[in-house]
Amino acid sequence: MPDPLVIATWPFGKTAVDTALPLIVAGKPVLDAVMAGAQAVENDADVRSVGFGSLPDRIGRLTLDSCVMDGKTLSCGAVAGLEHIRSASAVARLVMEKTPHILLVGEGAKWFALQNGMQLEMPHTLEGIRDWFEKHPKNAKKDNKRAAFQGPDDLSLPIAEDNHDTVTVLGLGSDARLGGVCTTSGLAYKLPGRVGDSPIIGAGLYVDDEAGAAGATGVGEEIIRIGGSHFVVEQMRAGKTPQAACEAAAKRINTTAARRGVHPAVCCFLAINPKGEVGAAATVGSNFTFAVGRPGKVEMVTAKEF
Ligand code: SD4
Repeated sequence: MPDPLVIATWPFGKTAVDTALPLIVAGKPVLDAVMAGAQAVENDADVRSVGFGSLPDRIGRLTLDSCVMDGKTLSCGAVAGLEHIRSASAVARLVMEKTPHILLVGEGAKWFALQNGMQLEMPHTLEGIRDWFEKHPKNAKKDNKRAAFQGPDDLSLPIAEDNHDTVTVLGLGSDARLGGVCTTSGLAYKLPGRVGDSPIIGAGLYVDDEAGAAGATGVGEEIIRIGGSHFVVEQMRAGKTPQAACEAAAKRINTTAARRGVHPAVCCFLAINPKGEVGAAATVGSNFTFAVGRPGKVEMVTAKEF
């Protein structure tokens, strides 16, 4: 029987691990535990890239992406471009449990959430609105170094230290079951309608009790391009440790960037296997930290870069 284990992305991953780990230790189903961990981050308005209080897109809309996956049955659910609902992960789980589908988007996802008793909410905070207003090209002062986007016709990816990050939570129960959830508002000031890797099963998340669980964070376009999380899980299925599997994914990001003649984007992978081994790797400059929780100990770890 493996020891319970939870890992989660970025410094705020500690909130997720602190919430999820005691639940797994208490014998709750692993998917319930990782969901609770992710929702603790979604509810934290100080986290500007997940759930309530996230940074909006270029036209001021705050849209959320999420997916969940159960490693035993490979059941999964996802939402993308969800507006006015606080917990995208809760809706993703409902999609998994109540529909024959995997991904609902936009107005349909919102309608489905309302049909299932969720509340409409205004998810913006005053800080988020102020930042959006200040960064809008029409309002940014010439010397405003914080201006992050050039307007709707600027197609560049507006990634910077303060405008992205996803919480991906992976858990292992002592019954050897794996579960995972990924939830985000995506890249701040993204083009309206842009969807990253986070709600895409196989890109932002993949979980299979027979091989392992993997998640990703960073520039979603590059993670989708290599089918990131599925790639990592398949490497583990073929015998690699979670560490070696994540390193292979980071290196694959580099080789695809080289083929396209571009500098590798910030891309980070993390994984666990049914034995309770942990791995993580990122591209150079990602500065990727994540939380690892085992009974009696939660620590922050910095991933190796490639
Ligand atoms: C996205 N992967 O929407 C997400 C953003 C993220 O660290 O995780 N940033 O592309």
